[in-house]
Amino acid sequence: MTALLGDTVVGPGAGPTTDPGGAGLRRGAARVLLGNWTGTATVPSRTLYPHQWSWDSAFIAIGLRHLSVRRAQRELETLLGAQWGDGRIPHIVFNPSVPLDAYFPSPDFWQSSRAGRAAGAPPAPETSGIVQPPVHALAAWLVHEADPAESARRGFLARVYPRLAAWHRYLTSRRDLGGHGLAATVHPWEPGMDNSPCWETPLARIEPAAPGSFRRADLDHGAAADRPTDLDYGRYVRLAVDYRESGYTDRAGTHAFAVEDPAVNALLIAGEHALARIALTLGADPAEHHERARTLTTALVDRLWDPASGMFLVRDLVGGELIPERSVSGLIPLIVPGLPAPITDSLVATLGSRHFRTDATALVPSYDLAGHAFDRSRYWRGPAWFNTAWLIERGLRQYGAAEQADRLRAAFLSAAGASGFAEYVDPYTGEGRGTRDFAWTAALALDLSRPPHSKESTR
Ligand code: 9WN
Repeated sequence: MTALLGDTVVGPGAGPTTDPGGAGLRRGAARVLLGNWTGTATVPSRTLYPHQWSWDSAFIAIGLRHLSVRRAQRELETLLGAQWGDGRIPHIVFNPSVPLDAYFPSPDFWQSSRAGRAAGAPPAPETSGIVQPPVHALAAWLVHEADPAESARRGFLARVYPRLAAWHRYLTSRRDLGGHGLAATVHPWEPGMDNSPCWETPLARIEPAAPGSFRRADLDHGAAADRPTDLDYGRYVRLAVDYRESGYTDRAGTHAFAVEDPAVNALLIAGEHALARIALTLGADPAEHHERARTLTTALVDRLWDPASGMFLVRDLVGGELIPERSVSGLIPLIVPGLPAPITDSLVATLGSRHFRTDATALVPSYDLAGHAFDRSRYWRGPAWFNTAWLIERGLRQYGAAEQADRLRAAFLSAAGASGFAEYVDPYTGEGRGTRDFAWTAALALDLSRPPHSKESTR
């Protein structure tokens, strides 16, 4: 593999072997990451998701840095190369050599280079017009930390910093649709948790696109019982068409679907902390990032904290209310540094409560185990995902809940390996669901397979 990658590589099987999962897990994870690499980026899945996805790439880079720092840098820089003039990082960057019918919605649906021209979409590559959670600044910092000398030699941070700062400015300015400082998301695909029950009320207002007006490609590879329903797909399509027809314009009051999501905003705050470190490393003034992290944290707590649920909730900007659904998104703010102790204590208690704790696997379900819409296999309505577990593990460690973090880490590593790096698993049994050889599962397994204390100090 060293010869294949031709740069700084930790070969699979190298490193500590006393971990649960150990060398075999790392070898398997490396195999997935090599197999899903296209030459410039990594596809989440060779079958179901054959293009580059935004938050997937950030998680992938976090794992890839242990195999090849240069490849991890490339992963992020390929994505940033598709950034729009208004600062948005599109949620999909399309590979022109993949047939149009391999994934829906395809580039001819989004028409970014035409419909997004006024918003600064590049003439190429074609992209989607919506965004995904901002994990990128954190990923860039972690990639830098994996080999600071190599990063400095290649000018990695200096190249990515202006783009990452522009991305955050897009989210905190154009996407502040609620007017209280938080970034809004305008499509259920944007928070990356497409089919969450949190979207039920806001989606109910949307007239679905006619069933015959599009053809889903996901059902060619995924089980229909696991995936969103046709009715919800019709609504996703309607929202995306309306956004496209507006020229992908962001204006308060014009979006039929607009919500403030806790995970999106928590990741934005963690990203501002990462940008502050990046600025400092480059000899720039980190003050604006510290200030933005502070005001965003205040807004997150003021707008989305719900003491009665012991967690953060989604706010519907059309109806104005907090949506009374417990989703894993509301636990992810544990990654935000400096939250008041009563809040972090409540979050840890909620994680251990009947709403989120499954003794059999110790994984974190995507939705309330006791909730009315819980479904152990349907997309984001119950199954446990590995990226959310990675974030929560990080948050638990940050707040000194080492025992819970260790338990989650062990559960993560054993389910990732046993499931063949599944996209998600049944939270009660750990049985793999969705596609296999899923890139972020492999990447984050590689990252977590390293002992917690040998890792970077940016928690
Ligand atoms: C739509 C690629 C993406 C993830 C999302 C996940 C799923 C797409 C889909 O796959 O979304 O973007 O077709 O369902 O929900 O989090 O980024 O892995």
